[in-house]
Amino acid sequence: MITLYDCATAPSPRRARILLAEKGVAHDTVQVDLKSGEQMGEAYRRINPQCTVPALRTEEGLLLADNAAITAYVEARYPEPPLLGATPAEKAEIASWNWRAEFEGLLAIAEALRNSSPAMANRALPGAVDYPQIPALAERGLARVANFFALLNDRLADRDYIAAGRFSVADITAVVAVDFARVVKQKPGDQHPHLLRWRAAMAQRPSMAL
Ligand SMILES: N[C@@H](CCC(=O)N[C@@H](CS)C(=O)NCC(=O)O)C(=O)O
Repeated sequence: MITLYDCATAPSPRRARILLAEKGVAHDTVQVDLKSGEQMGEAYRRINPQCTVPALRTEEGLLLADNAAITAYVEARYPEPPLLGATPAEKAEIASWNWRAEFEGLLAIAEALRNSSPAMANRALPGAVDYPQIPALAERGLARVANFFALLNDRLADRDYIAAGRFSVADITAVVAVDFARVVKQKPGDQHPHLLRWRAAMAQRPSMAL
């Protein structure tokens, strides 16, 4: 049986949860308590030395230590439905937008949250190494989140999906980012009608409740 190392409240493992649900892959889930720092403890470090979730143990016993590995493996092992694109052009477009949703969305929110939250003092980046907060980065992160919402709204003005005219990992990453922005008190509003329409359509997919 596949095992997903998860944390119900964190955005990165949510990407893996949605991916597995969209592929219909049965799996066990182990919750890792990020609030109490379980990811930094010896037991979890032995599972994933990067001290982050998600991680996924395959049926063959291989440990996949991040979303990049999990997505590549799951798509190759369970090709249907294709979530990384079917043609070379689709694959390129989806990869580009998945990266933008990660870099301009998720990482902007992380920058804003992790450089301001007292609970994350000295934990400005995830992973095994501690880094101090830089308050100016929190401010920059908020500006980037606003730009990300505007980017998605423009992109979705004449589209139902973020990339390649089909549902893909780019939609998954973008939904997770848009929803997670609430932790820095950002939400799409009336100025983002296309983004709101797309988010409402995404809510029809059972995976998005995860
Ligand atoms: N590149 C990783 C990033 C994972 C990541 O940042 N996970 C966060 C939760 S969203 C984490 O494990 N944080 C632990 C910590 O902050 O110590 C991926 O997407 O798989």
